[in-house]
Amino acid sequence: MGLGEGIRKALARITGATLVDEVAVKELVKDLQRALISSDVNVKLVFDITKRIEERAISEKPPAMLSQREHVIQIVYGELVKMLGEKHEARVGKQKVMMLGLFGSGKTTTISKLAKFFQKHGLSVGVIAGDVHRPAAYEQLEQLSKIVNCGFYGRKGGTAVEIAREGMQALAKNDVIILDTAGRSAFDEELAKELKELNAVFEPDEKFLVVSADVGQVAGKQADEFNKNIGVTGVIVTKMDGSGKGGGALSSVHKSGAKVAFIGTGEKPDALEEFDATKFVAQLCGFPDLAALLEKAKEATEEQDLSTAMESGKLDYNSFMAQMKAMRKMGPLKSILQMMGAYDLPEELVVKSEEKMKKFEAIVHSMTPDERTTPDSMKNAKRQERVARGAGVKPDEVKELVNNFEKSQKMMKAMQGNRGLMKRFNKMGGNLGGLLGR
Ligand SMILES: Nc1nc2c(ncn2[C@@H]2O[C@H](COP(=O)(O)OP(=O)(O)OP(=O)(O)O)[C@@H](O)[C@H]2O)c(=O)[nH]1
Ligand SMILES: [Mg+2]
Repeated sequence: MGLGEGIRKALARITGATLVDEVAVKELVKDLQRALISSDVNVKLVFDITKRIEERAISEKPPAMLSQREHVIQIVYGELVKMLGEKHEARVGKQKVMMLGLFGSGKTTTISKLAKFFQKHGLSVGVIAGDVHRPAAYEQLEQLSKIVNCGFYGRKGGTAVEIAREGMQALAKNDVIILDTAGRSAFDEELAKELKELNAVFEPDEKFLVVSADVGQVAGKQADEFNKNIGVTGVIVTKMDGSGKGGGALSSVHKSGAKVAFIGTGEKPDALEEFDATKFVAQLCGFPDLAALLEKAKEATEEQDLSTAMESGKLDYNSFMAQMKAMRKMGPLKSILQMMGAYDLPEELVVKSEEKMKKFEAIVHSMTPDERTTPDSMKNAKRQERVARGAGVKPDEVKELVNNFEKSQKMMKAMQGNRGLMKRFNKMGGNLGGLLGR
């Protein structure tokens, strides 16, 4: 289970609880601890933050605008952001950038990503192959420079310091010059010496330490070592896409006092994101753009009065059609419902292609008004065939709609058993919107 999934499940405890009391908060906290620890966040840190969440959730009174439930979510959200640090603004402008990091952390790959990032901001970029130890390092960087179409300097033979000096001259016309350096399996005297010399000659404005999320909380130790010896202006955490230890890597870097500037989320040159803890946590919690999402959800529910059908549990083909249309409009409604604890949403209910919707609509139109309001009648195969002919679709497609309908009916009954999930949904739609905007 990834960190995001773990956190979402923990939050679902609160959003799905009938009563937000001490017991519910304690369960939420336990789930959070599990999620954070399995993401390799330092155990002490985990206990500190979850203790604070528990204390605040139990003792603090929610502000007038927020319900107890929303208040707890907001506390969790805020504490997670604090754990990961503030946003780091990348410097955009003429500059020299030096890459630091151990073997295989992703330095060379990240150079191509940074080159692209700066190019997008209208800056020209040149890169220098300063790793003279690894045999194929030169070719790797040269090839990447061709892919992202940036300047390149490198040669076989010579020391890193010589190459850095020559590269600065050869690439002087570029706004941004990025220097690749050799990695080591661990931080040692030799590496420190080489990097210090390069630092003195190249005089970088930005020293980016590249760490892999795989190392989890060891990332903080690396940040500390490199920072003490060479100075680090920002940390880039790579492989956030494939590692389950991203939480440990990010939180430990923040704790070391260094700042996470970017995260790498894939092997391709565009898989780089500026790190913004607020956005990152919003994504982890499962609502990348909660405010906008809820606004949309609200509009859609108002228009279609989805909630009435949901709450009464009475579903017929008229309300079913209205619902499907509303859901289509909302799109990522699934994530909101999941956040509220509705995990087993039938896929059929969630998103339909435009084409499918048109067919379903035609099918419903071909039903008689009686059939629409007494949905059980549509289980009859003869009727299904007749409706299919009328709608110009295959009988299987009518059967599919009938199946979807029945699944939705079941889900709605389950929701009722869940003490009016839709009521909460509406309430959240009404005032959760302000949560992220503060
Ligand atoms: N999935 C994923 N893979 C990455 C990411 N960043 C780098 N990699 C992969 O990690 C491996 C090592 O990357 P390099 O850029 O060669 O690492 P390095 O730090 O230059 O390594 P050395 O030069 O040996 O010190 C490559 O296979 C990259 O494709 C990332 O964000 N996500
Ligand atoms: Mg390399």
